[in-house]
Amino acid sequence: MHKAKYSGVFIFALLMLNASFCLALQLEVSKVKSFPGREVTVNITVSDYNQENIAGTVFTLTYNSTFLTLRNISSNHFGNFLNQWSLVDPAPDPLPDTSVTVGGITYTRPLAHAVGTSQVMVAAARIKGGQPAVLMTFTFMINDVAGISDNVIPLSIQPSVVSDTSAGYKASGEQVPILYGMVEGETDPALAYPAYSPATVSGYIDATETFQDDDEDGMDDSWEIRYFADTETADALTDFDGDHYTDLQEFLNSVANLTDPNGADFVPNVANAAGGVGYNNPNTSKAFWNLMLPVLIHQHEKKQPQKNSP
Ligand SMILES: [Ca+2]
Ligand SMILES: [Ca+2]
Ligand SMILES: [Ca+2]
Ligand SMILES: [Ca+2]
Repeated sequence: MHKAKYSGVFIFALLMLNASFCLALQLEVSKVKSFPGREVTVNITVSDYNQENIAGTVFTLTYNSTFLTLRNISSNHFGNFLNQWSLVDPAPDPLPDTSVTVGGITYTRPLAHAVGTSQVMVAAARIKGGQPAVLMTFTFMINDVAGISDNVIPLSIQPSVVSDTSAGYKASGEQVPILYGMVEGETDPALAYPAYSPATVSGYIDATETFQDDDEDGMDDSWEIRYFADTETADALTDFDGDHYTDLQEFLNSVANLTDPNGADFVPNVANAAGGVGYNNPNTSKAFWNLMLPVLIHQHEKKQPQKNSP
């Protein structure tokens, strides 16, 4: 057992908002440690509104690229957005301005388009029904926490300025609302897709607490609790998912932002591919012999009488 050496901070919450009139948009940050190399997720949620009638969204997300790197954008609300994202570029970089064909339909608009290094413009349209309040989830990697003023990493989403004349906008640029609705059966496009939220929504990641390892197994306790609901399940030598990376190794790899040979993130409750950093080859490991030795001895003992019988 060894004491963890990490210092860091805890992202405990984050919040909202200057929501506009008839509905509230919020930014919510998941509770995770924010020491460098950890991920944090930020949800855009909507309340006070019938989510089934949300048809589309266009906004620009702004963040500090010194502290944060945008790794992924996902949504259970905007299904075609997700599909297009994964087809074009599953990597952490924002989507290029390109086209992609999904289900026989070619989409030519940028869906997530980097604007400088610390902004990404996102546009998405709904194809699913019965939607959750979480419209979209952003995953950020914490790059660094040094020099963060007041432990706050600001985030905001604001209306985008669109200048795509082929889509009907002025070449000089028009600010468009963040959220659009959909009125079933309405044939006038202006009425069928009412704008709901033109307001900027701001929030922040609050980084205030240090790495904590009360059971002294080298793993951050909140990381253990996140996966096992307690700190007893995992210790420095356990391998919960049996993938031949110890739980401690998975934690260390996770903190170092390493992935396995298949590119998957290390998590202690889902098996990772063999061969990554700290992989404990079962063919040569003590665990292997602990497993195999009784079998070999048993086979040997079975053979002895046969060999010695007349
Ligand atoms: Ca611990
Ligand atoms: Ca533990
Ligand atoms: Ca493991
Ligand atoms: Ca694993």
